[in-house]
Amino acid sequence: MAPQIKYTKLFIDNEWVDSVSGKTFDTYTPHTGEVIASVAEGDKADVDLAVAAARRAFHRNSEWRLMDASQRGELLRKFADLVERDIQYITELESYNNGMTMSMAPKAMQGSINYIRYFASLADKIQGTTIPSDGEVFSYTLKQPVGVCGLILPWNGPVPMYVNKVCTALAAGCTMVVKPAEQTPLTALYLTALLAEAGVPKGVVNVINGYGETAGVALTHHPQVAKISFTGSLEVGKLIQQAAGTNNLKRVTLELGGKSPLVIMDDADLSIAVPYAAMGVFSNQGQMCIAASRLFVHSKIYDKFVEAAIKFAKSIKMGNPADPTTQHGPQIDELMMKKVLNYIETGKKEGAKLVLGGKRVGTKGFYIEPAIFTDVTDDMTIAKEEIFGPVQSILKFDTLEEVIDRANETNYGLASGIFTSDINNALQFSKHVESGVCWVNTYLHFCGQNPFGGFKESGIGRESGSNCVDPYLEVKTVTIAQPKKF
Ligand code: TXE
Repeated sequence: MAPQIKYTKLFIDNEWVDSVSGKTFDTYTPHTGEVIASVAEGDKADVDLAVAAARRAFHRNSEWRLMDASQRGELLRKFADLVERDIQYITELESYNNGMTMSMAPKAMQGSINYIRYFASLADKIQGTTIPSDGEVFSYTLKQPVGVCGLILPWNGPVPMYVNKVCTALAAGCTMVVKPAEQTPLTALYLTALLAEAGVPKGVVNVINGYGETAGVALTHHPQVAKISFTGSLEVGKLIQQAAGTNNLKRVTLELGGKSPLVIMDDADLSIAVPYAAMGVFSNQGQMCIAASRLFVHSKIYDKFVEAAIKFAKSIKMGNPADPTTQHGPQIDELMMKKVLNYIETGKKEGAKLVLGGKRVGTKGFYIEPAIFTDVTDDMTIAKEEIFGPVQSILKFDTLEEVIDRANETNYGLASGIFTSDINNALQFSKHVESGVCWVNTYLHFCGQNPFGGFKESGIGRESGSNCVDPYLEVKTVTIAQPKKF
């Protein structure tokens, strides 16, 4: 049975409200493409109201600013408990609106709870330093929340993305306006209701559903928004950086796309390398910024690997994401499905060999069979551009030195991986590969303690990890005259 949809409005000052214009937009389930709810559509007028509420909540005398840091941590722990209480419902809602399979979503939701608890633990560990300054003075630093943050979310992992940004900003003591992706507003709204239930003071977390070109732009150009944290496309990331430069020099954290290389050495244990490589690119239907979308396989084991990869991919069960045995669900929407199918056509035209799948399945919903291309070369479009779909492109290499250079031949630098039984290969590769994350003999391993983010055009800044609150803080140096040092 489809999960009941409880929240569809905007959330400003802890109230559920319609948009100023009264407009709504439809949200769909990618399983069938059918409308499942109409959601209030915010734009500039609503963003202005939400920013004003967040500004009030950030006033020096507000409940939020006067709250002890340990209480902020306590609030986040309460939030984690509420998410845990409702985990079954949230998992089903995420799967319904986003198409994430019910074999994957429970792990993603449990992972999100772990992240919330990790961020909660950081709230009262934000500390400045005392400084041995020159002269007759005493100096120390204060780390203070940057102000109102605009948090712009993508659709490929609505709950994990919300948790990452909102809970880090809360741990830091900021107030915020969240803009969920237009494709997937529902879990963000539900999580916000849980934050209110946990006791977040009014105005601290506001949510404006809406489109990027309207609500998103209003947020990124707002003179009273001090920081933007964005996950999404490279193109929009660049626009956000420009917007920050042309108005109030907002602090910007960007988590953008990738074209991540995964290297399989000839000494790799194929019994683990094959499934990890497959799940590294097919999980969530390939809609992952860290997708292992360039798979480099050593020439000595290339044919054997390809055979095993095809066998593995054939075993992946496609179907309704609500069925817990389904491993492969639909793409998010028709636009993305067509984009992926176009890339598959381009791959064929440019001479790559499609050895498995790659066709649309059915006429309802947005399903694409997992696809495998062999004989892929570095110059092909499918080896250069982010596909964001279930397409495994297998390239051949001969030496570690060669593959490191080829792996780095991209403007992206988010994730990478290597499977090998030789520690020296792992050390060499992990040292020289240009990526923010490097996995050795594993892939897609995530936890709150580990920093995450990209080199080069994959982004700016890091999320999670013990320093993740820093981008939400300003450092203030206080210097006090102390005529008589002691
Ligand atoms: O992203 P957009 P889309 C990549 C992936 C995908 C491509 C396009 O390659 O194929 O991006 O996806 C908001 N000002 N990733 O079109 O447009 C928008 O409303 C402010 C990688 O969905 O970047 C949504 O909330 N905001 C990725 C969010 O930005 C704007 C996740 C993302 O949408 C805006 C998703 C604007 N001008 C896509 N325009 C990852 N890094 O994981 C749009 N938005």
